[in-house]
Amino acid sequence: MRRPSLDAARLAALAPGVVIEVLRETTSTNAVAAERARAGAPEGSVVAAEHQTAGRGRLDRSWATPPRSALLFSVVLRPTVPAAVWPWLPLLTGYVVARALRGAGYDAGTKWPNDVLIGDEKIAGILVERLQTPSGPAAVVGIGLNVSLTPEELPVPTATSLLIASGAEPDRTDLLVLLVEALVEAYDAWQAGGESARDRLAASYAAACVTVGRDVRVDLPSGDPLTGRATGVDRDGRLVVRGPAGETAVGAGDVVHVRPTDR
Ligand code: BT5
Repeated sequence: MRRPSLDAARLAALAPGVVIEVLRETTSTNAVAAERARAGAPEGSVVAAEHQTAGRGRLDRSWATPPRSALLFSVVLRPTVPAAVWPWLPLLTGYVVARALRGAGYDAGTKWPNDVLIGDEKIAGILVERLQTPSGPAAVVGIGLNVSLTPEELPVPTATSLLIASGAEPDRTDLLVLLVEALVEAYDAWQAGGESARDRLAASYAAACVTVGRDVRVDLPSGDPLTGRATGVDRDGRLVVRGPAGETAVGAGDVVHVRPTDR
């Protein structure tokens, strides 16, 4: 497989205010972007890597892809919205990535809270980390998208890649431009639009989230499982699950979409 490198020249002319640094190899783009943010990097600074040696998932899990087979990048944001709505950032990001992929012809959807799936398989993962910096609080939004991994290269059987889903290897530079521009545009509109923009995102997210309407098992941070039917997503971004004890709004946890045969 050819797996060309990202084209730094084409990435130099992105949206106004967006500056991308492309690293051949690093530990984790989220870790590097956090360092840049602490050193004063402005909103819109992006760190991308061709390979990560210590890619991070949530809860200390890892994220693994072969060199140049994926998009791995992290965006520094300095949100001015109230702290209480920051938890929408990962949901906004998953929604935007799925929408951009759908626009590019892939049958992508968001699994609550922020996994992006094609069919029932994970095509992209998102890790948003909040940090304090000398110039105020910041968020690092990290995205990993599997582009040209072959079935043998998938780190877990629940993963997929754009190559596997479509039979073709898209240009990673085009895709990175598409995703960064889509994210910046949606984030700016969400930030500037106040409460009405937040309500619109909540409605659009719930309508597009493939978890809603499914039977689910949620592994709660406490370790307890909650099973039931996902019926919606509330204004705080929580998944509403109707279980044996009524409706519960879940703010964090890992969701398994249960197929009738899994029960
Ligand atoms: C995530 O965590 O899905 C967030 C992943 C974020 C990765 C990006 S890459 C750029 C930036 N820099 C970083 O260091 N991280 C971000 P979570 O929901 O916890 O899922 C992690 C789990 O996904 C792992 O435990 C594996 O089961 C699975 N996994 C690992 N690599 C994968 C891959 N390439 N594709 C699909 N699933 C994967």
